[in-house]
Amino acid sequence: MTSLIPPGCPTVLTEDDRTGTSIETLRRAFMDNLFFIQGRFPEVATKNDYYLALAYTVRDRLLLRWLNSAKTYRDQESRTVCYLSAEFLLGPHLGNNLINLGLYEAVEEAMRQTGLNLKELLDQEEEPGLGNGGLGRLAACYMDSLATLEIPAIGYGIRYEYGIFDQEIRDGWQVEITDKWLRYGNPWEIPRPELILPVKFGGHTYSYTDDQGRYRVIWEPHQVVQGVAYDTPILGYKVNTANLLRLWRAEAVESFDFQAFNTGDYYGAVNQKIASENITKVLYPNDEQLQGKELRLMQEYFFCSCALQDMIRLYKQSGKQDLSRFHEKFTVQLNDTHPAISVAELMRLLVDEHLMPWEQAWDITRQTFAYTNHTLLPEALEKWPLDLFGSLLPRHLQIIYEINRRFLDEVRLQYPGDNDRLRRLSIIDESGCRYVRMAHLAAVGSHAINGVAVLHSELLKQTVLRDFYELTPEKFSNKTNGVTPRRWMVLSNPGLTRLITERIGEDWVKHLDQLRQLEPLAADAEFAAQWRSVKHGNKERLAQYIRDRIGVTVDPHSLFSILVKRIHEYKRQHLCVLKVITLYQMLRDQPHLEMVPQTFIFGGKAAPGYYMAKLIIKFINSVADVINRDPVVRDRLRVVFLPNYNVTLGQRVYPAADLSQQISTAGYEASGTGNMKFALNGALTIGTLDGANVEIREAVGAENFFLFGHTVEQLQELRCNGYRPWEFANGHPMLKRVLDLISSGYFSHGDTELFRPLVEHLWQDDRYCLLADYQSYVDCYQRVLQVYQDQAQWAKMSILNVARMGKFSSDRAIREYCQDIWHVQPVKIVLPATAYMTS
Ligand code: GL4
Repeated sequence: MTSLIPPGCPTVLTEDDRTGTSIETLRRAFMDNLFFIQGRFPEVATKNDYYLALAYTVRDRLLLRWLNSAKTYRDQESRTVCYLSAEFLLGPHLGNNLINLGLYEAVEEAMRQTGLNLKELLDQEEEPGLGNGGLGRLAACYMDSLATLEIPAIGYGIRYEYGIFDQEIRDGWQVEITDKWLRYGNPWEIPRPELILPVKFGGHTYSYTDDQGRYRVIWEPHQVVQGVAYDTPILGYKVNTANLLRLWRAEAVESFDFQAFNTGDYYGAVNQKIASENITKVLYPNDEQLQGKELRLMQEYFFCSCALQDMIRLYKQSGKQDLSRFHEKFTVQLNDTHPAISVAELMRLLVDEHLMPWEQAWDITRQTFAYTNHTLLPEALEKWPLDLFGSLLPRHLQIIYEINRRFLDEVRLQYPGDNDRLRRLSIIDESGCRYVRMAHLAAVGSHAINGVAVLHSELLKQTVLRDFYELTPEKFSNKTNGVTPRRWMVLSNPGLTRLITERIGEDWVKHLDQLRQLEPLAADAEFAAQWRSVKHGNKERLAQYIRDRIGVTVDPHSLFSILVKRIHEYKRQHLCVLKVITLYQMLRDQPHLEMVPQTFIFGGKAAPGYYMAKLIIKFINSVADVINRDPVVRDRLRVVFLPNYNVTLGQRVYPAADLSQQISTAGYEASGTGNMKFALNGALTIGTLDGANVEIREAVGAENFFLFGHTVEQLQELRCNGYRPWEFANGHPMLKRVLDLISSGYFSHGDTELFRPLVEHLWQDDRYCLLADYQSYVDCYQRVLQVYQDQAQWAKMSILNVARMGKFSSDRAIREYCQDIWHVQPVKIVLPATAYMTS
């Protein structure tokens, strides 16, 4: 790949050739890869061959940067952030890497000269869906920002063989299809078959006193599997830093059951092998809903153990044997409680395997970890039954008991006699069937704890972690989420990127605050016209996609009102449907009513076992069916459910939105990040005071944000007084009509049973207070429609939204983590002057 000059190529190399970025070199490299890696010549090559040849061409250019990054970190013994996450929802690599390398245009041209269309090749990539939604996508944005800010970092996670399922819609219902994302190979990862680490499960422990008088515990497992590393380079934007994302795959230890083979238990041994490899087979498709399955705990422990063993290995590579400075080399962020078992695992590694005294090990452990909480939903808080936990991780249970004993002793000193508090703080939940509370383990074992938006961090201190806050308030802080402008603007919205860059230069891509320079342009009619024309182009492309994908025609001149995210009752997709039916009723009542034409676009996956969420999908599709077929409303109201919402689809949707729907019940959405992507792409928001909506509204100005709904405090009051949803329904004639219409079977071919659970739940319980917020939502929507009629005003508000979204870059979030929690500095990566890439 480097240095060898192929026949026919110029012997004098230009500066661009040093890093292999001239169009000529790119073209040559591409043809070489098609020939030598894919084994194809152009006449027989498929689109996928071309995609892979291009991917390898780009990967080579990443590797140059990656190897230099790794070498620099090693030489300088750089302090490193380790981001532990069960999910990394990366999205396709090729386009993003081209943007970050600054090679998008050059490669587009190289492909054009070869007779190919870059866009078509980009469409070939299977997206690695190794996450459920916001939490996994946040991890991916943070990896992008860490590299862009030149911070040495490693992401550790799981290489699921099957990621989040593909969603198909059949007869309006969600059907799940296995995500075989590795089917055609993955050119972005580098397997490290020589980098394998053992991970133990089950069995028992015994203790003894060694000849130096030390108390030692030996864990004799029932099963050992091995973790194999798969590395993916994560490149920063226009810097030479390429960090490491290291994902682990579980493999059977060949020799472990050798005896079973010899004694004839061939099938037993094969079963063991299958059981081992099952650990990383599939991502659990639940967002904010604990499944409590043993295999899930195995996944969590598996990747944490691999990650920590790997860190110790790296630490020792620099020649240091003694682990007393481990926390100076590494700082570890726990992305929610999924990796919380790391606290006990690091203790085990230090105490049992490296013979460190408990107190010292505990000191290091606590200085190493920090914990981010991502949800307050009780059904999402991880807890494991003691017997399940103990049978899988017997040594960790002992360690947790010991951590807990010492911790509660400290609490007892501070709060003598307060047994209730001890019970509430304990890592072990003693009520009923006993549990290990993972959030408590994470909180006790970390030096820093944060929520992901101001409101969420406050509620965290008042509710789920209240006692911990009272005990150690200094550990708590807020780190409001952010999104990377590279993927969520430069890559996905080239039109707007160009328009902005023409006016304010390109610095904003790395310093998003600079968007503020757009503020004066909000009053510039010519700029506003260009702004609207970019949005319209994006809407046309989405309309085309909708037509191709589901055969529904939508008018790009209509207001695109979009709600895309995981389906959950607290996110209240069905509240939006109630609103849609309200509009429908109005049009049916007055067929000649003048109304802004509107297109409602929904998208999102439901957890396969979440009945209500699946019913909501069916509900949306059923309502869409009736409305889209009704000639009375046809060109004024359209409803679309886009199947298989994922990162790739998000990239099409955000740039095309006029209105972003962020309508969760106040207090339930920890932050949201889709809300940021929409606003950054010029959509106005209709939303509640929930999660980061609060801060978005503050940033863009209350006058540029459509607010509705009860606040957290108001809901609390409502509930205290006994919330009676039926009173709201009976009190609003239109709302009652809408609910009755659904119950009558109007949207279900006369079937009065289909949506009964949904409607009855609203009437009787309405845990998420849809009915309480209905009126305010409908009224607010009227304001939206009014403003939309004044296109100049709408454009002005849209420009101001974008101009003031700087805070919501993941670069800002990562800077805050670096300063307040991780205490790490950037490290510049310089490519050696001798590096030449000629193909
Ligand atoms: C989530 C929150 O629900 C979401 O509001 C937040 O933006 C995201 C990232 O912090 O984390 N928590 C879980 S669990 N899944 C999420 O998407």
